[in-house]
Amino acid sequence: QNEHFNWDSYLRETGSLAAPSQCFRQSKIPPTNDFKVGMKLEARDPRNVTSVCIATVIGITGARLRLRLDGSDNKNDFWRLVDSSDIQPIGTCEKKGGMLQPPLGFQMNASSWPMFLLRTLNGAEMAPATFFKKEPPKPTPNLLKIGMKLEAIDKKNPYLICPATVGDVKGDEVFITFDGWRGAFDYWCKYDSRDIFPVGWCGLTGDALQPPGNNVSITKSSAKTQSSPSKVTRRSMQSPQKTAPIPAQRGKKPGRAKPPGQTSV
Ligand code: MLY
Repeated sequence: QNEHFNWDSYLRETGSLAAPSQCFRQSKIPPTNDFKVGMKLEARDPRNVTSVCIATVIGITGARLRLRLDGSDNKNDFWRLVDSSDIQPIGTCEKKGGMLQPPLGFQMNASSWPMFLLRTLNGAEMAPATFFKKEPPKPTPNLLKIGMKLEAIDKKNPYLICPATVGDVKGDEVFITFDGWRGAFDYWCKYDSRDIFPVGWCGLTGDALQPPGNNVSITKSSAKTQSSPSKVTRRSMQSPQKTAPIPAQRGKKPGRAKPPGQTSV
């Protein structure tokens, strides 16, 4: 997969520590992804979390599914782990006495929803119940510490998983900062968020780990003390034969390509 980024040498060069896997609400052995493109399932509508909708698997990436709600447009795809509690087999909602809802922004007249639902499910390939894995339990307490490295979803570009650092901790909240990026993508989340993973997660699942941005700070003791970091360009992170100058401009880097239908951030 990623020949240009290697966690072991990166941790060594940055003098930092990987957050131990017990810090995360992720299974130690990532769940297997048996889903196939085209399969249908039930998913909580990310834009209207009280609704359970029909979704189609549009893509497979590591232990995650790229999902699109049936009756929605192609601009609101979302990604879920196969052990996410936001997804379930078709029939689960009805079994629990609930009703499947049209997605927010249903493209047709609301009155046509019942017929649309019948048609979308007729002859559909439904993902078998065995493909859905149980969500791992929350670890307690919050063991994440400032300076620890991890892999985190870029919430502005949620198909991307990137090298990140714990920038701050306040109780159960952790501040996720993206290595080599200037802060525009940083966010606070709960330590048990499903959007953060231990170092090595992408390597195990086969998901694509993004390389860090251009301004990686090297702090020999960043995981222990808060000494002033020195800025080092990405060039120093690479082996000598790969030291071609990296253009400073963003947005056109190889490996940062977006799937179709996504807006650039
Ligand atoms: N639209 C931006 C995406 C940047 C992603 C930053 N993440 C990896 C923290 C670009 O193309 O540069």
